[in-house]
Amino acid sequence: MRIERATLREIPLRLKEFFEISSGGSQDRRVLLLTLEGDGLEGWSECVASADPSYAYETTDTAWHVLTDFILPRIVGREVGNPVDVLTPVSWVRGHGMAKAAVEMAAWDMAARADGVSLSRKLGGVRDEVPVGVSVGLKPNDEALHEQVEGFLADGYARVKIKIKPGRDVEMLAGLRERFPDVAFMADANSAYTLADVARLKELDALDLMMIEQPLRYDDFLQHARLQEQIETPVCLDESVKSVGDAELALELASCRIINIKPGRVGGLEASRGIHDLMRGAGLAVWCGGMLESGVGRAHNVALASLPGFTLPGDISASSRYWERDIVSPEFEVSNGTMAVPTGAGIGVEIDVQRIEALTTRARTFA
Ligand code: OSB
Ligand code: MG
Repeated sequence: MRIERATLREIPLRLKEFFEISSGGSQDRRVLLLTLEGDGLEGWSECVASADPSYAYETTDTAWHVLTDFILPRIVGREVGNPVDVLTPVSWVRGHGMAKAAVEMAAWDMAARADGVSLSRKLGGVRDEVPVGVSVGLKPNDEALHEQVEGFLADGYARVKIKIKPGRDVEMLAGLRERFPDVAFMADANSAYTLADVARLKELDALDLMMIEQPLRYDDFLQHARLQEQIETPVCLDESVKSVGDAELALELASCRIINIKPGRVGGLEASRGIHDLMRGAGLAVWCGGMLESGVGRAHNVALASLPGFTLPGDISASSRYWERDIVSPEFEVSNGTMAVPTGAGIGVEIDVQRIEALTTRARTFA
């Protein structure tokens, strides 16, 4: 397929509710949407960079800069056999995996549409529905937390992830465990701890958590390995793993027993498959994380989560958990702890281009 045009747009989307994690918070998302066109086909993707560099060094503005000044001008006009090759002309660009992933993922959507198959099928997916959970932000008090968890359980999520930080951790989780004895809970610290907190983190072992996600520094492997030696709760890495090589390092050092794969964070869907294959080969579990995406990014995540090794519920929640109205139809829904994998060609959802155009605050097209 030939990439004839690329259009990058930014739209504001307001989350229904402020989402707070130990490293920051968000309510007004600045969503970057990329469209590749050629041979009468389109491919869509969403760049997962946040407005500020509190989760990763990339931001909406660095991604815009790197995409418009370096990447998009060099990939337009090229013939691409395999979506993996779309980034070949910019292999010299170091880092900026979220910006790169957006291009690779749009190329995958386009390639799946060219074959007339769903992205799930194109990637080797084996499930027509995927187990899904929900991620609950930091709440000012236990009452507010319990109320929200109760609501999400009523919505049917298969597991609930609780954001933690020093001061809102063991006692808070113990209270939840007491109130909801049988719920599948996990915790996500977004790097709020250090090895000096081992004793505190060890107290989590009594609470039957599925895992603790990214307890230590955002780029660390060694200290996570030292922590995992001392606690029983499985450690899951999120922020630290930005490539297949990082996953290899994590495996070699035994830094974790689980990896949260976000295609935008690891540089795209091919790298996501690579990490999936590596972990599966080692008999370890992976699951698909989220970055508060619109329906466009969510569609990619659902397709990825249909691969066989994604055995744990993902942070792939219903459109209505995030937005008054999503930019795709049908909106994503949850029932009985699962979400249906779209079967239409490519990402398999209809994109509300009219609304996107009406919302667009800036756009650049390369042809
Ligand atoms: O650490 O997984 C995280 C959202 C933004 C940035 C980082 C994280 C998250 C979430 C929400 O936990 C996942 C989602 O529902 O999209
Ligand atoms: Mg996380």
